[in-house]
Amino acid sequence: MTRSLTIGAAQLGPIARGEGREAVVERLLALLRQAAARDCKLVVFPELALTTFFPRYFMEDQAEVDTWFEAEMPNNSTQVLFDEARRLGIGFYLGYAELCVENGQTRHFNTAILVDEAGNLVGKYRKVHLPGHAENEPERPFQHLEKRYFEPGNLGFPVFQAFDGIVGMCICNDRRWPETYRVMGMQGVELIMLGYNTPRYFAPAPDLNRMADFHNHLVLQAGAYQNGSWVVAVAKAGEEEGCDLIGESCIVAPTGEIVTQCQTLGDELIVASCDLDLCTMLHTKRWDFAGNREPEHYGLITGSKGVVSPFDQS
Ligand code: CDV
Repeated sequence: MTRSLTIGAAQLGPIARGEGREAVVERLLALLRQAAARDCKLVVFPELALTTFFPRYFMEDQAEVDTWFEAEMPNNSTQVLFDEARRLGIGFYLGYAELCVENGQTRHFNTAILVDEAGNLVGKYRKVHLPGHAENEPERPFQHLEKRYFEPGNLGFPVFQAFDGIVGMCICNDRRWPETYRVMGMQGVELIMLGYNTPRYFAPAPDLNRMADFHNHLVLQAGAYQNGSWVVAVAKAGEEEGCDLIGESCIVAPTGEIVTQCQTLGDELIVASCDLDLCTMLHTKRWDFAGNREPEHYGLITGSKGVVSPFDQS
């Protein structure tokens, strides 16, 4: 018997600045019900899926900033999503801005949670790689202030036994860093879920704008192939408050092939039947990861910022 898991990637179109959580949750519910009708057992929603991408706005008043965060999950606005998912027997990945108190300290994270078919919290991930800047840069057409509003995640890249497989999460910019996949790959990951909000225009390097879609798929496909894992990557897409966000949400097989991809920049569900046993085959027969990796011969040492070459040491 194969471990076949039917997964939905639930892309969202733009969310207006004034659109309330309840209205957004109605959109998530519509996608969830479509997923149920197509036999999905798991649905992946985007990064910061409950609001517009608020880091594009410069705010100095912390009370105003905190209005974009969720102090509890579920809460009054999202409880209905948890209830409906449990009723339908579907698990989900949901990205949101998390406000919490840890050891007496108030903290802000860009977070994703994974909930199973029975409505139990499987695990939480907090975004490690925060792009953008911390101060207002008025010359930009829009801001990207993730470094101002969030702290780097403090949970690492854990994997979880769920959905009959080994699953992990990351968020948006994490997907561009090989370490993200690698840390989960070394734990045998079979399914990596992620949401993203990727502006097509990146002010510091405008020459690269034309390759935004290509680079999105390049890193997803490479991460999947090199680690023998399914990757489900889900955008918030379209023109959101004057900012163009790329779409092309997709489900990538462990072979690196895109098996399905969104065709619009709006709310859209794509579905694939994902055979997790394909990962076992790649991890063992095809590549024999355990037998063929040679970490002691890589000639690298680990520094405080990750892996650095000994040739860089003075
Ligand atoms: N939300 C993101 O993390 N966006 C980044 C952009 C800023 C480059 C991304 O990697 O898509």
